[in-house]
Amino acid sequence: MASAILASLFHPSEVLALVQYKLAPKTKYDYSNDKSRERLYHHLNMTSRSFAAVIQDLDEELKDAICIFYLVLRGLDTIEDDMTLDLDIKLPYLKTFNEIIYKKGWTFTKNGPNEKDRQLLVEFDVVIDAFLKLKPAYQTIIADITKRMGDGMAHYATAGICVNTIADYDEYCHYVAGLVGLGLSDMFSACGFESPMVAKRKDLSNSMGLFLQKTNITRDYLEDLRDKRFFWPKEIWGQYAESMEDLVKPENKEKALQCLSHMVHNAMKHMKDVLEYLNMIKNPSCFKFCAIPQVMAIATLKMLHNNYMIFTHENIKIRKGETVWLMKECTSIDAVAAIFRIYAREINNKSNPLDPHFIDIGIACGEIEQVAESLYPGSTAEVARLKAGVLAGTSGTVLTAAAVVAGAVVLKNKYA
Ligand code: IN0
Repeated sequence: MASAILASLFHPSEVLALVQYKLAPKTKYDYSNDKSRERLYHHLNMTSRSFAAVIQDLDEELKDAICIFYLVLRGLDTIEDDMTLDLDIKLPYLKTFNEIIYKKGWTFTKNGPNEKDRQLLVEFDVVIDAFLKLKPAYQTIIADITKRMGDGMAHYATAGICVNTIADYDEYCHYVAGLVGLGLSDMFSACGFESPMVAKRKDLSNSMGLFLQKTNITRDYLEDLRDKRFFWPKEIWGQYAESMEDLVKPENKEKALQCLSHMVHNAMKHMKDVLEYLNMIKNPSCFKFCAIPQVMAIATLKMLHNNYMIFTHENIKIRKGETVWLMKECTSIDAVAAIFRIYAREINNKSNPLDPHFIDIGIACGEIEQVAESLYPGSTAEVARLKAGVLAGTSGTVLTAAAVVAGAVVLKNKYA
């Protein structure tokens, strides 16, 4: 906490958000009267940290279904991700995971010891028990998406995870993330919270996933390279280097940054769709659930843009204070459109005029600004409000805020 506040010291609205976050009750939800549900949510909290809270804030009708969907996909992903598993072992699991989720008692212990979510699969019977208790309509949606995703993953695992063209890149991201959007939209419409149109607009649901996944793939360059996974499409990196590994060489720094801005621009193309999708979502808990990962993605893109660190450091992340601030602020389409506008401007400001994508990125940023201004006119006032919050701090208020936090944390620890 102290280091998070220190990192946000020049962003007073983040300091405030961090304090509020820290002082909020930790155990908002109590599952102690239902042991199997307690285990289920234990696994959710183990796998996704901050996102677990967002899932738990969903309305009761959808909460378990989406929690289980999330854990099923996380399980599938843990099999896909594990480069210590031989292909002949991996492929059948990927292709039949949609049947496995109906098998009471099934667990999986073949993951390598370093796999992050290994324990989820070791105790996967917990997820299956909960899945079997879901309404059949939700079971069908989860199983259908799991089937299509598993087949897509098997296809790319066989190809030795080599993404050649930009069309392949879009297809791979469709399998691992776009389909998640389709499944969630089906659930939102099936439960009656949202209009049938949400499930119908598969193009927009797909873009929701693609924007998140492309941001992750761009950020994880070094980590994936270490594990010999190449998700950046050759059609892009091939314009700047002989091989993916060559991009990290110091003598190729300029080319590497150009390649990076190509990747950033490619991801930014989905932002208009994301706003259009979010504009359809009327249930407040569904809205937050959908909007939070998207605003985190644009904040991440801003951090990545023109940042050579992605070729030298693994695990670069946005500040905790920024995350908490974003989570707090994205409560309406106007606020989200305003956040997109603010970050698009910052991305544009980070561009290098000598970069070949300077103009393209400028146009993409301008489009966000235009779309938001005309379709979400309330976002203009939100931009002003958010900026006022961000800029409100003189060093005096920053220090006062920090002192208040320190005092509050001390008091809380004393009386907790
Ligand atoms: C998600 C998505 C997600 C949430 C809401 C709406 C969506 C619509 C379309 C596609 C995906 C949507 O959000 C999570 C966010 C997440 O897990 N954040 C992690 C960050 C991290 O680094 O792991 C956290 O700890 O906070 C997401 O990234 N994915 C996901 C998976 C399942 C479901 Cl049900 C929803 C993963 C992915 C690959 C991007 C789809």
